[in-house]
This record gives sequence, structure tokens and C-alpha cells, in this order.
Amino acid sequence: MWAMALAIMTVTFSAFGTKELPVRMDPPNWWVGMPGNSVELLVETLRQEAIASVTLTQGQGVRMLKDEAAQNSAYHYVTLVIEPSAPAQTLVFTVKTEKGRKYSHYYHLEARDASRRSHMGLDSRDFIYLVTPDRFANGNLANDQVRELEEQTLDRSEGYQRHGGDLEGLTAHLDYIASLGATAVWTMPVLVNDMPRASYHGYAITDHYRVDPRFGGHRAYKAYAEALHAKDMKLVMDMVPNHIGTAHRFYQNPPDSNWINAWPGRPETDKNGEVGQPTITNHRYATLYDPYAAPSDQQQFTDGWFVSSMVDVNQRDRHCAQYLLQNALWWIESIGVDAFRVDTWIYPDQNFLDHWSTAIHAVYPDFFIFSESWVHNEHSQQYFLDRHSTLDGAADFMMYQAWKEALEKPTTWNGGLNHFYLNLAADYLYREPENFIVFLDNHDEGRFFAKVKEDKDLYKMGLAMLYTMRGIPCLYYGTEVLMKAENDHGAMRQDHYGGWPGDTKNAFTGEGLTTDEAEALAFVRALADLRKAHPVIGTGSLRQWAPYNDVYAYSWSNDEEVLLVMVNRNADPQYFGLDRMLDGLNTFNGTQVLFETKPLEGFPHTRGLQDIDELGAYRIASNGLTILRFLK
Ligand SMILES: [Ca+2]
Ligand SMILES: [Ca+2]
Repeated sequence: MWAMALAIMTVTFSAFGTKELPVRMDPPNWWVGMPGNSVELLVETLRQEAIASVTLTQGQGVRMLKDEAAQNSAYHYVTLVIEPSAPAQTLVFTVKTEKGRKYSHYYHLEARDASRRSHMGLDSRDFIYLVTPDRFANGNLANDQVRELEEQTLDRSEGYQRHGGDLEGLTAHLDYIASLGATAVWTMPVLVNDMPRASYHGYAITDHYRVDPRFGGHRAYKAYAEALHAKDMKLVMDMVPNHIGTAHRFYQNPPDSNWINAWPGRPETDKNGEVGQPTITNHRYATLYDPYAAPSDQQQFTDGWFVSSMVDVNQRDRHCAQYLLQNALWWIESIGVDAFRVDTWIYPDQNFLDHWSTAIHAVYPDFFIFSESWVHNEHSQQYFLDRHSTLDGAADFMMYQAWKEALEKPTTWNGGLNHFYLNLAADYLYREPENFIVFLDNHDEGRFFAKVKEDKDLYKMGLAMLYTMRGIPCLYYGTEVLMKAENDHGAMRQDHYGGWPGDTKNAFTGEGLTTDEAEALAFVRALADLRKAHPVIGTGSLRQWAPYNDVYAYSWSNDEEVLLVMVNRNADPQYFGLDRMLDGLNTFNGTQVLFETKPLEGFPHTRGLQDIDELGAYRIASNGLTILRFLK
């Protein structure tokens, strides 16, 4: 009798939606009409009460296939079968505890919203803008500090503290982002990191179903997705299947100790990751393909922790794997995510990733998944693409290296521009190289402008190559206004100009930018217009010419036009011999200089075919890039 009274009281609590709900079920809701027709609920009592049973007491066209106790008695795994004919509805579960308490839990099965799938997928017509959400724009000063969360720091002068940027701020500046040519925005992770420090970066997730309230929470994320789609842009979500923050309940109180990778005898870490030392990964991804790899090295690579504040997750546990899969599907279905960038792709269990990406594509055939496979040679890049047939693309770290070589080093037989040329030639190794995400810099590497020693000619050359290269280009926010932090993570992720009230410099309006910064921004916008006006870039047929006298060229062609991009790294102006275009210039009806990073004095910008025939070559400024357009 006493137990029943208590149960009724608790139900009353949940009906009022207080934070004291005694039962949590993940995923927090599901949908009818999802392929597969089943979902595994992770049921837990938030006060760590041992669960005796979970029963479905109300549901139409829905049955409970299994109620399985987890190793940790506060958790159960419940499998539901949802008939294709089942209507959208609220299910009622009864959770009985070992001590005889009974809790009712209401669970929503919703109708799917097809409009959320209207922009799914990426291809080589897309262009990604990468943003650190804490550092882009502060659209809501009221969410900068949230009392219930551990980290209370807020100091824009400190690289590792929170700065207050949020999804509202990002949403307010989508026109600015679109003006740079971007059709998609990838933010670093937005799920809550309830960590005591450095929570701003987002990679130490502590709740897989909660958008960080400092970014605006679920509502802001949904509004952001809708705003993107209304502008015909796409949302790229940063997924982190390899690890979780040490403050995650799956580390503090996991459903099963098998959910995390830990060595017997490994000293425990506290939630700051600072007491004792977990076994850290050796970062030797070669252990995955090396025919002579020592098993201990392989285990340390896959199961070692990425850093001491991030717990390595064991995706070989089938319940854990199902949890991570459903979590991915849930974000796609509930927000309208269009693509995943998958963090540290090479570190989780590789069979899991196959299963995970295959299952996502089974539900969303057009969805695009690209990996961060941070490798250092072509055969490794090839290995991870071939290993995962359902991976759509990868961040092209080899081309990133090639750009460093081409723009930072002198041309030698294999180096400089020749390195770039040879790297592109290695595309024969890869399936769908047009799906590579190409970049000059990102949130982990120094800024591109710093890498080229603040040389404006090389900056322009690199950006012009980025906007005309094969694959899906990705621009890191701030590079368009010459941000130049090179070494420190916190500094590389500095605040964007104008995102905070009172900023004297404003990239969004152009106010307060230096002449150089304003020129860079206008230059990037001109490239964006060029890419938009010439869809042959990225979709036409690509050809390249071996460097000669530090001059390298590549072209895009389709039935209408040929764009010839000529790059000169020589200290002097150099010619590119147009006779090397063996297709025959007589097939063209005219030509024009479409774009120059550095005009040569006294050269006409438009000339007839006759002039080119006479000249037989085109002259390019020292450290300049020129795009010639041939009309068919
Ligand atoms: Ca804010
Ligand atoms: Ca791992």
C-alpha cells in the first residue's frame, strides 16, 4: 500500500515534467514507419534503483520483444517491435524496482517528418564552412553560463575557457556564411560537455541526447537546422563514436563495465582525467593493416584512450553499439541532419563502423558520412576508404599535406608543386575521390595564412586552388579574414570578428577590418561567385599537367567550357605552353581571363583565339594563379 502511494506520487511528478523523472529511456522518443521496425530502449532509474521488470502497459501495434537486465541493475535493455501499421501514439511503460516501487513512463512514438530529409547528402557541388560554435557569434548572452553545469568559466581572453558563442549567433549569420560560397556548415560537436574545463570544444560528450544549453539546447539546434534548409544549405553534424567525457554517466555508472575500454590494473582517473593515467592509445593506426602487427599494439591503438579526459568506448559491446547507432538515427530524424563528419574514425572498433554506417544508409540512402581519417600516406588513406565501403568520403589529409608542400616549400623533383601534382595523380588509388573533403586548415592545425608566413600571394593562390580543386572544399571560419594563429588550439579557435556585442572589428559588416582583411574577404567572395557561376568546377572532367619551370596547371571541362587553372610558383613570371592542351585550340570559339590572383601589367584581360594561337603560351605572374576560360 505504501509502495503504491509512492508510485502514484512519482507519476504525478513526471506528469508535471519536473527534472525529477525517476526513469530515463534512451532514445527519448522514436518514430513509426522507420525501416527495421524495432528499437532497443536503454531504461534506467536515475536514482540508481535496481530494476525488477519493465512492461508495456499501453500501445497499439507495438509489442515488447525482450526485457533484458543489464549488468548494472539500474539499467534494462528493452526491445520494442513496432508494426508498420502502428499509429503515432504515446506508449505507457511500467517500471518495477526490486524494492517494489512502480513507475509509469510515457514514451512518444511520433510520425516522421519528410521535410527534414529534403536536403540530405553532400556532393562535389557543395562547399563546407567549419565553425567552432563557442567562438563564432554570441547570439544569446543569457545562456553563456548555465548554473547546473560544472564549468562556470567565461573569459574571452582565455583560449580554453568558454566564450559564449551559440547556435543562435550562428543562425543569425548564415547569409555571411553563404556569401563565402558555403552550402553546408559543419560545427564542432554541440552535444553537452558537462566537463569541469575546456568544455568549449565539444569532443568530451557527457549526454548523447542533449544539445549543450550553452549553445541554446535542442530548440536552438532545430531552429538552426530549419534556417539552414530554408536557405538551401545543409547541416553537417560532428559525431564522436570513439570516446566520451569522463563526466559521462556511462563512465561514472555504466550499464555494463563492458561499455568502456579499461585495462585491469589501470589506475582510475577522476572525472577531470587527472588522477592516475589511463592507458592512452599509441596512435599507431598501422597496427590495423600491418601484417606483422603485435596484438598488444593493436589493442592499445583501438582501445587506448584518446586523451586522459576522454574515455574510450567499447563498440564491440552489442548494446553499446546499438545505443550509438540509434543515437545517430535519432539526430538525423529529429533534427534533419544532412551529413556526419565522424571524429577520429580510425580509433573505434572498425567492424562497428561498418555496421553503423551500413545501418544509417539502410534508413537514409542519400545520407553522407565522411571520416576524419588523419593519416600520413596515400596507402593508409586508401586502406580506410577501401576498408569501409559505406563510408561516403573522407577529409583529405593527403591533399592538405600536398598544399603544405606546394605553398610552403620550393619545387624539387618530388617536392613543392611536384608533390601536389603527384598527390593528385595518386587519386587512382581511391574510389570516388570527388567525395574527399579538401581543406587548407582546420580546427586542429594552424591557420593557413600563418603556414604561408602571411604571404598574401601564396594565401590567394591556396584559396583559389581550394575553390577550384576536386572534392568538397572546406573553409575554416576566420581564414577568410586572415586569422593566423598557428600553434595553440585555444588560439586557433579564436572568436570570429563581430560575433560579440562591442567588437570593434566585424567581419559580418566589414566594419573595422584592416585593408588586408577586407581585401581577403572580398577575394574569397569573388572565388565563391566564380565557383557558383561555373559548375564545371568539381563536376566536369579534370585533367592536370606536370609542373615545368614551377608552373603547374589543371583544367575542368564539360560540353560548354574549359577552365584552365595555371599556378606559377617561380620567382619570375612564367609561361604555360597552351600547345600542351592537345585537344586542339581550334575546337574553342573564344577565350577570356576569368580570374587572376595577381594580374600582370600590360596584359589584356580578353583576347581572341587568334592571339592565343600567335602567342602559343600564357604568361602568369610570379606566385600567381590565373584561370583561363575557353568557350566551346
Ligand atoms: Ca551565448
Ligand atoms: Ca577506441
